[in-house]
Amino acid sequence: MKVKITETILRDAHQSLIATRMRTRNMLPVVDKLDEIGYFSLEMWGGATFDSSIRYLNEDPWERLKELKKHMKNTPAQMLLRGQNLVGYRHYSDDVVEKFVKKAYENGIDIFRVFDAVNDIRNMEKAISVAKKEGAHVQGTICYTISPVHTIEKYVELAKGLAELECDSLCIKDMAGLISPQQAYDLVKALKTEVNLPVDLHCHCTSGMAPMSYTAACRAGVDVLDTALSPFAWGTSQPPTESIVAALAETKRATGLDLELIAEVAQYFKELKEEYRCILNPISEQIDTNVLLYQIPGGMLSNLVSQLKEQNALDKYGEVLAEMPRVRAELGYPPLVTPTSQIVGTQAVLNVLMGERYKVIPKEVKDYVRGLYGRPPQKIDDAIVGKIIGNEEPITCRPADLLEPEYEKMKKEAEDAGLVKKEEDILTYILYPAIAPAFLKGEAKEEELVPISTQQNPCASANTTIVPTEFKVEVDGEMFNVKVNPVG
Ligand code: 3PY
Ligand code: ZN
Repeated sequence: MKVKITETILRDAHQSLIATRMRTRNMLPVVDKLDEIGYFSLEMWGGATFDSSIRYLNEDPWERLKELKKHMKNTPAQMLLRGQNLVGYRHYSDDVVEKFVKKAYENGIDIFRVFDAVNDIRNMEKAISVAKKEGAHVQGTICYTISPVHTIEKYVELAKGLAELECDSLCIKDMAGLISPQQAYDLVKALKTEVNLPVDLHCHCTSGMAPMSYTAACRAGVDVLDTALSPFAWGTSQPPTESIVAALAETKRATGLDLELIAEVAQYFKELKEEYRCILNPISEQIDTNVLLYQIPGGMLSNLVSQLKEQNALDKYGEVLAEMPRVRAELGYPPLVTPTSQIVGTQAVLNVLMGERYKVIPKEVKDYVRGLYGRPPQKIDDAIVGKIIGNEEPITCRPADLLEPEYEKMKKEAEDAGLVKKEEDILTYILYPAIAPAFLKGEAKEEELVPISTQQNPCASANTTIVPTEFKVEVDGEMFNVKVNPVG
């Protein structure tokens, strides 16, 4: 049976390599052609799209969705949704989740890939049930990671839970590119045998194993593979569409897609890549098997370097790398993906730079230990809990059950501030209250792309200014910024 392909060029590929900076105007000329190829879906929204669009591009993400959708007559539009975090970095109340998912559907999203950073299904159920009710295809997602508590049995158990919530398909989300061919084979086989749903494998090439893992997954019966057109493939992005299509062509799992047509579209992105070369991060383009040891996805690595440079502490790079898995283990082995990657990354950086572990603890880390991001994969040791939140008792209920409805209150705030021209603006404000006002008032500016040839210090700029989010921590009265990239 044919393997189907989800093309990520319009979302994850550029999120992974150029920090989600591709402009809608650069996508529009090629969407009709992309739509002709016959992909299973085109991932084109969600993840960091929202943050980057309003923070750096002066673009309305809702308009992007509507504009692209007009050209997508044949191909389902897919988005990545961070469960109860939607496309932000904290949990939103259920009424906001409901409004957001409905609006995303109404504006054109056909397939919702829903994940939760700690694989806590309670953080996914609201978004899944609303999307299902609207009539969308829902892809329930397993965040893949490696740890003593992440076993095939556990993944299958989660998949069964997602099937009970009536998900239409499953996704194995290997955001750090960790899955080996054998693991891919075993996991796909187990899911195909024990859960009656199509399986999509989503890998990043970070460790270099992804194309091999894709062929192993094909042998195990995977239904869909995620790929990116070659100019924005490899490194911390997906395997190249052309290569995967070509490699499978002579097998029983041939995709049936037309390589010539694909090559034509790839050529467009090859030329476009030159415009973005100035922000293409060299670290994101590299293959690095060290990710298997310290589990830090490439997008995070590049920011770690720029962060340490800013603090004049690049000599601490090795120490921070070693600290990362220590903190992750102490926090119960969360998979590293937005927002847990920020939570673990921030704490590890602080532990090293402060010269004492857990001397400074950001609010997000405390909230994580309080259980406000969900149940950690492994129970956190009492001693660590005590160190981080003292005598407080972590919650055990579904985190969003503790959140008061917030839509109406925030709506009034946005309206009173004169920010609302359409209903979607209310959601933009709720998701990004700090940066949305300037954007919605038309006061935001598009970040400039400075060609390398005119940059005074191209090497330095390649490692800076591509950071979609930061945590601010107060240390001895001074604000300390810790920057970590959302990863695909
Ligand atoms: C995001 O949430 O932005 C991701 O791409 C996670 O993998
Ligand atoms: Zn991804």
